Amino acid sequence: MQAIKPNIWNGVIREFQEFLPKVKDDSIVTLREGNTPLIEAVNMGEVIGNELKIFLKYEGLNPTCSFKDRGMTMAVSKAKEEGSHAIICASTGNTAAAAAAYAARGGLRAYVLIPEGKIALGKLSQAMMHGAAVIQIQGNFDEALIIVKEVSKAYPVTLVNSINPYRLEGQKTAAFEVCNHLSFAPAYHFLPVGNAGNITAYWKGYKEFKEKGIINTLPKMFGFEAEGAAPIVRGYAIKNPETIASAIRIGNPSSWENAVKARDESGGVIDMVSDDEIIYAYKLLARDGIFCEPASAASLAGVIKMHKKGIFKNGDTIVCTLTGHGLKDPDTAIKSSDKPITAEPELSKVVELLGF
Ligand code: AN7
Repeated sequence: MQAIKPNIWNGVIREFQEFLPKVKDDSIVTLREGNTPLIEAVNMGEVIGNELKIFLKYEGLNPTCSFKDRGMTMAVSKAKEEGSHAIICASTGNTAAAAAAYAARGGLRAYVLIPEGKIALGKLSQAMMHGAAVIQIQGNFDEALIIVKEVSKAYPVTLVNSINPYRLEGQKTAAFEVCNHLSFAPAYHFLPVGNAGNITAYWKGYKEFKEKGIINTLPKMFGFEAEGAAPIVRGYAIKNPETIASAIRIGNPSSWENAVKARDESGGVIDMVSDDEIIYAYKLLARDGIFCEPASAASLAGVIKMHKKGIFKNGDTIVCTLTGHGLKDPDTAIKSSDKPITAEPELSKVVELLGF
């Protein structure tokens, strides 16, 4: 008989404890987030050629189906350790979903402020199901963020937006996983940019692995905003940001300066992609078997845009972070696809429709 080979993943705090702020073991709130697959793109040759090695860090496979779980396990564990009974955030949806789930898990109350009518259905359903107090603001994310910052200053509730430093500490573990998977750092790392926390966190993670001698080189960091919500690219805050990629519909990012630093220190780029380019990449990924939400596809849209500019060399390894799962936003998926055909329950009718 073959022996069982244990393969247990303990969540990012326990797996990467030597790289993270200490947390008392009985305060750790985890859903065993992290350890997401790095999947090579195989059906994109027609668009990008076959000379590049494109790897997709599929963060949609975290417990609440986005990368936010990595930072939320840290922020909520620390809040619990510090004796806090409640957390609050503003969110375009995924932070709210993660906050709600981790608060539920840790026995804390969660308050989430979201822009009314502007968050994807899956995310709203998560926040509601996990029992968060959901407040829909008749305004945008940026306005909601100003309010939660004030509330957390005046009342006994911990802010878990990425201004909370523990969030980015947790999120940097994705960069560690990429290096551990490849055994080296990629030449390029592409990701969507909204509030700019994730690009900041990845860059921190890569630099820490280099300082410890675990990797020898650093990637160039390439961040992509949506054209209608591109404050960093344009150089000024956007009052009324608009994009189909509701997760990154953000006009005044908290980590603006750190994103610019990540870009400049790495020799990278922060650029923008249109909604059409985002949807094109979103469908291309789906045709490679990988379903991400629209904002996530901004990373691949960025690769396509840069490929057209001819910046890559043959054999370059490129990692794209796919930040959230496609099921988060079923409305956009259905709108982007051909309608199903309706048929009577009769063999001949179905065969006719199948076109055999
Ligand atoms: C799928 O949930 O800001 O640049 O409030 O959900 O680190 O902000 C979400 C952001 C990319 C941008 N992709 O990351 C929120 C929120 C997805 C996201 C981003 C978000 P940051």
